[in-house]
Amino acid sequence: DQKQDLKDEAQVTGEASLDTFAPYSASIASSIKYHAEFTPSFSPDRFELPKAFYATAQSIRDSLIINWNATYDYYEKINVKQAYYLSMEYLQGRALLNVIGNLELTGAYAEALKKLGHNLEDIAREEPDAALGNGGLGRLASCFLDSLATLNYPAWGYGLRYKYGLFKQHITKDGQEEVAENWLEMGNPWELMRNDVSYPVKFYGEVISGPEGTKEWVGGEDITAVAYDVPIPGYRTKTTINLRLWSTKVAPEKFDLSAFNAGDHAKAYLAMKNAEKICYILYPGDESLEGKTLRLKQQYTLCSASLQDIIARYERRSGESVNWEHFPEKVAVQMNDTHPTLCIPEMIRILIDVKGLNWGQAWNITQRTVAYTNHTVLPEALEKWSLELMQELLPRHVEIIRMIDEELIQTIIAEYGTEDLDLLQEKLKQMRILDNIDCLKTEPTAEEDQLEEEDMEEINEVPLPPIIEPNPKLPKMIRMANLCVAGGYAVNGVAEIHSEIVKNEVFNEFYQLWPEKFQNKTNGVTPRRWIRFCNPDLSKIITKWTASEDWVVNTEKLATLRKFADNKDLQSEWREAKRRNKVKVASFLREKTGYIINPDSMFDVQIKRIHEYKRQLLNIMGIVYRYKKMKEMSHEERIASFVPRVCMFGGKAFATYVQAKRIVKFITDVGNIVNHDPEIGDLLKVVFVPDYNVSVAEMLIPGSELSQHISTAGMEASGTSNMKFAMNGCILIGTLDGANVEIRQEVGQDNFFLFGAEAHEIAGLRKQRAEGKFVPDPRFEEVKTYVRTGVFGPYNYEEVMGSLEGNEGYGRADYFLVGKDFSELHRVPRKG
Ligand code: B1N
Repeated sequence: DQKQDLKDEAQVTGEASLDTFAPYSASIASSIKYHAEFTPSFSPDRFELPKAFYATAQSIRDSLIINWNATYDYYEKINVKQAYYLSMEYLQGRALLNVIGNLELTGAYAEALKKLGHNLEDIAREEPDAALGNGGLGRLASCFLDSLATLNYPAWGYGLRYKYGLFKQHITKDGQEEVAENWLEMGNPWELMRNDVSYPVKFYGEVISGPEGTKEWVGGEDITAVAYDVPIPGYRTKTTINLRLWSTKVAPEKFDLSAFNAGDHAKAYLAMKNAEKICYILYPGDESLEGKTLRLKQQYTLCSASLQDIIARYERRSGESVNWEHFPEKVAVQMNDTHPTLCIPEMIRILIDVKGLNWGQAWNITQRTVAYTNHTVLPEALEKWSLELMQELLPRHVEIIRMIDEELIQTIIAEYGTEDLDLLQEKLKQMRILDNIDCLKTEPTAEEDQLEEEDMEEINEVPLPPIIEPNPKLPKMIRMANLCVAGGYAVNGVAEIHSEIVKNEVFNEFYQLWPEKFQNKTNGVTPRRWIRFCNPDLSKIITKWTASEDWVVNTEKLATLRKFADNKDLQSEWREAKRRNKVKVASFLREKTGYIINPDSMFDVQIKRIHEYKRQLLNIMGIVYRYKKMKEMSHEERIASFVPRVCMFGGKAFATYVQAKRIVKFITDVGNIVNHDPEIGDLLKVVFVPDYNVSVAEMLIPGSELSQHISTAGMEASGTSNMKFAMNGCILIGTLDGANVEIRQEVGQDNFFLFGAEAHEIAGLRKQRAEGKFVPDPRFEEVKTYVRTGVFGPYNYEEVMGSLEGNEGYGRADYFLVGKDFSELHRVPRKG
């Protein structure tokens, strides 16, 4: 309590004296020194980086373990209902400042490290980002974990422990280059390897029917999934939840010792490598379809190991009497997009084949336990797996998926009848899980085999579904999203507009059948990482003017600031904090790119994965137009007409997404010309920030003034950086898309630069565009012509410019409507 009082006082006055922490810093310093000596990952002689970082992390890890154990024991004791978030991605970033901030030990650690001759910020920068995710979807998972812990929810995350995270991006003269990210090289101080928590995971093999209709999946390839636990502390609470990441290794009995002894080392190692390679690398795709065996193996490893673990915990906590009917009262499984869809058939498999339940029970329990979050409506990103591949890798799951498909068919027939065959055919075509696969049962299922003749007659009364002849030329596919909607009790979109599109377009047939399943859960971000810790200067101001730190857990309290909006003191404090953050950005950019930028220019930022629908191309085309206009003016005119501006871009392109990589190249080439143009000077700079990641975002966002969220309306499911910018006092320019719509309502129309076509207009506009009925803005044509003159260098920009035209040869006739929305961007504002 005494510590708390001191802290409160320090926070409110914004004048935390380091001495305040003296009693704690002494013991922290000795703990750090202890770990530097007794947790030996580095040579003993010097206490330098990176060793100092690892010793610091290990010292705070002790506190995490105490809280982790206490939280675990408590949940175990009260047998609470627990939520499990299953995600193929977690974009955690760095942990150190977040952990000591959540435990309210930042001042004490700064002091302790000072005593040891180090500076906390430098120590923190030593930590590699944990980049087990691609972008928004993975970062959302990490933000959820922080909030769940802070709000004391009994919840765990499950994921995979990839040895290589998202690639590092180098920018060379040819554009983006990908470099492997070996984040575990020096060891990971935040993980606790659980040698006692491991499960077998099987692939391939065959299904054998037992005498009583039982099924056994045998043979194939067996591997072992081992748990690594990452403690996730909440802010100002003892609650420390768990992120359990699976790593794969060869099953002990599968290591072929006889082959090894006989000198066949290669054979002995093969099984080992095969198992280990499952967790080697994060698939670097963002909203793109892969369809590779290794990815399916990853997905199944996550689902199988996590469900075995969840089910074992349920049994243990149930004690003597395990009642499976009550499972959904103790367990909720949330699937982060369709990537963990296999947990539906896997749960059914375990309940039937291992626990001995019947089909009806298993299907019912699963449907009451699992729920699905949809994150994208891009058709190319909706996962489908080839039946053939799935059949080979997971034969038992294919049987179960067929049963679910049959259940769904029966539900559809029961709902729509067989009178209107066209209607029924259409419904089945849209909704079935199996695509291009005959839906007539060829043989009775195991359960039906068991039924009395009387029951069979009843079943046969249900009319058989009409046959849609499969087309042998087309592949047989499993539609994972349809499986999720059928198998789960809830489906949610991630922003209001997106959830409407989910209901009214993408899954409309399902919405008509089960309206009660559909929900909206607008995304959010943790205010701890995204204001309190990444922007301490602004945090002090907010705490001072709202007279409390409550906003850190309850962001509604930020509204208190409204009544001081016109206060000159607040305004100047705010401006000064922004300026200090901009200076940090400028020095970072100088170090990373060599460009020297003026912190008094306006900082205009677009940071996100490079994707055509996010329209970095629209932004850069507008910048080129601005540049061209500047060049056409006299020096005096230029100075009078333009506010000095630095346009920053950051983001990674999927390695095989050729068009996205061309856009990166285009942006860097524009920067290369503009930034060296003596006529332009500070009036315009274009900087591509290399290797954008969580840590770069934590530095850039507090120093930004205008941020770009300009996706083609209807295509960005939510966006989450838009929220982070708004929280750090940055104005947004954007379309009515994703969470922009709700952010604009919150910040007010005057604080949001809105432009562009709306979602309901897009289909019509595309049609017009493709039919050549659309007359492009002459300014847009001017930019394309200008780029084609070669001002930005010898690179062939034809593929990029061509994609913006109704030219079949390139791209998709401006599918993303860059040419349309360009005309609404007034890129040449007058001063004042
Ligand atoms: O999920 C975020 C949203 O804020 C973004 O708008 C959305 O684009 C993003 C396949 C995805 N949707 N789909 C993916 C990621 C990896 C992958 O392999 C799809 N990411 C999003 C959080 O809701």
